[in-house]
Amino acid sequence: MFLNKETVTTLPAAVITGKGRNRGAGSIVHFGVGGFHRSHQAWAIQQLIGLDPALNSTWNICGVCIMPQDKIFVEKMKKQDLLYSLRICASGEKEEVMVIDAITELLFGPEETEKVISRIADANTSLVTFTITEGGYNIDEATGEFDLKHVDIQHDLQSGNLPKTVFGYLAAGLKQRYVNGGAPLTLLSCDNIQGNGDVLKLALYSFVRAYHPALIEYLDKQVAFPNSMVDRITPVTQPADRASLLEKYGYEDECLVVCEPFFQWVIEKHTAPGFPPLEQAGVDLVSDVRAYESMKLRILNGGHSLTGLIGKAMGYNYIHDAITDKNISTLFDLYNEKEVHLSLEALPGVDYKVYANQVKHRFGNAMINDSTDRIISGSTAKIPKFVLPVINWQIANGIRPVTGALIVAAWWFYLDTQVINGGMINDPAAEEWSSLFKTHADNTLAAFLDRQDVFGDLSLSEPFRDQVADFAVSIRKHDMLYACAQAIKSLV
Ligand code: CS2
Repeated sequence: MFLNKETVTTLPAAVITGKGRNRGAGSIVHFGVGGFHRSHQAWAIQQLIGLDPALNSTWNICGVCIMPQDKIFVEKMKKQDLLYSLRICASGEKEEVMVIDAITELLFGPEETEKVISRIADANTSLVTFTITEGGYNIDEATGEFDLKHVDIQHDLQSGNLPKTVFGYLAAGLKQRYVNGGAPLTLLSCDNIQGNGDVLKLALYSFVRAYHPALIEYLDKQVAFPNSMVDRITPVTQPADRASLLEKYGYEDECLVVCEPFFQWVIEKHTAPGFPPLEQAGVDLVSDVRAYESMKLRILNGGHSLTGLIGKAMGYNYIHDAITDKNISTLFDLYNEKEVHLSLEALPGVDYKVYANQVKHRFGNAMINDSTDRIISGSTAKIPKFVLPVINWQIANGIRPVTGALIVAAWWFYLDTQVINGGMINDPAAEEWSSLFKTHADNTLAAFLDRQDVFGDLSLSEPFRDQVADFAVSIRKHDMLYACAQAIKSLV
């Protein structure tokens, strides 16, 4: 039995379903309907609607997928009448399964371009949200600027072309919205980037200045770009997860999402009128979100990169196994206590040590079966946001970076090994890395660290380069375990 609007009424009582909701269009448009959006924002909206279905169904979500490869997913969701299950797994055997019905419309951009544009333009839409990945904002790390020369951006700037990028869709929608009367709007980024709202604003303003400068005045006056911190570990769903759903609950779901019970969403109060009352669903609305962002990006996401990259080099395929390795676990603690915490501003009411311990405990959750491969994927966009800020802070304060340099060396080792063995690099920048490493086969490390568009000013920092080189030599001459022990020794 497949999940759809008929079968959902016959599911076993253990599956939580949202009964009797209004499935009409809502006021939220969301770009990027991957697993994370479905376990995090859609779950929060589901909670909100559940509190008062008659009133809150106005917050239903219109999902938008713009990548050609999303077509299969859109078709699967449509076959299920846009319903999907979320399996929330706590450590141990406890789990909760619920059917989420907060997404009431799903558009495939390449085939429904006009619909996407009119949804953004519609005055009933008061919030547009984004999970477009860390690299999706098209910012050059060397200059901190939006890359207007990118071929897809150039394509989207030509009038008459159907958009390919989120900025093309957004600008076209905003242009029409402005013509329709210019209703206020909140644009909310839900990606793991420090100052994600500011980054979205910078990117959109750069695009709009080249596309239709008259829109800037509307953006200035009516559009808000709050920063936000998002958190819920959501691994890639495996065939075994779907098989276990069928076995335990008797139905099939091609769009199942698995996640941990932990949920956090902190949003800056700077929003336009018509923002959902998310505080009722456990979301924190604060005046300044920066310190929450740094905490989460540096401790959790940076800790993930540590565990994933170092773990993979030691032969671990899963995060929960890697984090129980004595050396990785010790280094995780030392990295936090001796390096990361010093780089963070104090956050009233938050003890970073307690937070880091909780993160470590979450990493140990075997029920979600998160892979080191998922963490390693897309490191080109992740490392500059998760790990380099700590190193930059250390270099600026005359402190020698240890663990961060080892994480960077582990990343180089991953790329180098994949190129040598002809393996696949799991990264949108895979091609660039593989041709760079092949051209500079005599010294791949120097070529790697020379990439200022990735490492920014660190690319020119001798202490940083020396430290990474030291670890790289240890890894190649001995192994990752040796390099890890070396890092631990210099931190205790
Ligand atoms: C992970 C994140 O992709 C990564 O490297 O660190 O996806 C992480 O699981 C989420 O940000 C958790 O909120």
